[in-house]
Amino acid sequence: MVVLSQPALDLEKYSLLRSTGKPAASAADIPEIDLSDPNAKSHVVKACEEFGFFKLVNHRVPVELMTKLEDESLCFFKLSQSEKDKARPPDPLGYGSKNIGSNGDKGWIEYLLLNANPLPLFSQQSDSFLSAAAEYVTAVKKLSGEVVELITEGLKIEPKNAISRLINDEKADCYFRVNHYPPCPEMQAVSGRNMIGFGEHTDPQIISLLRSNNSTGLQICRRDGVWVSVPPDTTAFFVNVGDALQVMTNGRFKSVKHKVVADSSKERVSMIYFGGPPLSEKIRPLSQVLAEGEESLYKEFTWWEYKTAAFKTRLADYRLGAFEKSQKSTF
Ligand code: GA4
Repeated sequence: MVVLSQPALDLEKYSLLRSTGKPAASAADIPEIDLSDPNAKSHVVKACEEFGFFKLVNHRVPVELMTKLEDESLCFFKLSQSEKDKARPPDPLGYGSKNIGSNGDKGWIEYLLLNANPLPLFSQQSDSFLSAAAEYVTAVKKLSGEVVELITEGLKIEPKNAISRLINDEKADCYFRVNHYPPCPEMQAVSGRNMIGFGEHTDPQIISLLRSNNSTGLQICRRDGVWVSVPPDTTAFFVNVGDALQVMTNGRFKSVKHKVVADSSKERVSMIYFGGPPLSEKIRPLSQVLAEGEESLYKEFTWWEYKTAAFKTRLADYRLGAFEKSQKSTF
C-alpha cells in the first residue's frame, strides 16, 4: 500500500502563518501571449515591461507530456519519507523538504531540484519519473529558446539568438524543479489562514517557465506592489522574467516577485524550468537595448559571480542591489 506522506505540521517552528490572504487584486489583467499570434513579439515585450510575467498559450508542448510528468511526480511524492530521502544527491540538488536553499528559508513544500543541462540524472536512470522528466525538459527547453527569441525580436535585437544562445549553450546553467505543496486542512481549521508554500522571491536566471496542476496558490507582485493571484491553467505555461534578463535589458524588464501560498485543501504540483547562461558568461546590458549615451545601471559580473552571491542570500532579499552601480561592491 502506498502511504501518502506529508511534512509534519510544525507551525511555530516554521512560522509560516504570515499569509493573511488579502492577495490579490483581479487576475484579469495578467497578460496572455498566444505563440501563434503574428503580433506576439510586441505583446511579449509589453508584458515583460509591465509585469515581468505572462501566461503563454498555443505553445505546442503536448499536454500529455505535462500530465505524464505530473502523475509521475505525484507517485514520487507519495513514496515513504525514507524512499524520498534517498533521492538526495549532493546539495543543493535532489529531494528537499521544508527547507528552501541553505540560508534558513522554510516553506510548506517538498521538491525535487535537478540540474537540467545536461540531464545526467535522466539519461543514466531508467526510472519512469526520470524519463518523463527528460521528455518534458527537452520540450520546455526548446520552448524557452523560442520565447527568448520572440523577446529578442520584439526588442529589435540582432542576431535573433543573442539571448537564446546563452540558454541553449552546451554549458548553459539550467535547473528543473518539481514542487509539491501538500494540502494543510488542519491549518484552515485552526486559523482560517493558508500557509506560505514558497516565500516571495525573484528568480536569478534569465527566464523561468512554470506549469502547475489545477490548483491556485501562485501570486505575482505587480509594479504597484499589489499581489495578484494567478488562476491555474493546466494547459498553459507561466513565464517569469529573471534577474539576469533584467540586467540584459538594463532594467527595462523587471524580474517579477512571486510566491506560492499553499492551499489548505488541495495539493499543488508545479514544474519549473529555469534557463540560465553558462557560468563564465558576462551578464551586462545588450548593446542594442542601450539608447545613445545610456549607461549600464549594473556593474559587470559573470553568471558564476551572481549565482554564487544569490545562493548566499535569503529568498526575499533584493539580490541585484549589490550589483547596481550606485551600490558598493560586495566582492
Ligand atoms: C529561486 C529560483 C530557483 O527555484 C532556485 C532557488 C534556489 C534554491 O532553491 O536553492 C534559491 C532561490 C532560487 C534564490 C535565492 C537562494 C537560492 C534559494 C535561496 C534562498 C533553484 C534558484 O536558482 O534560485
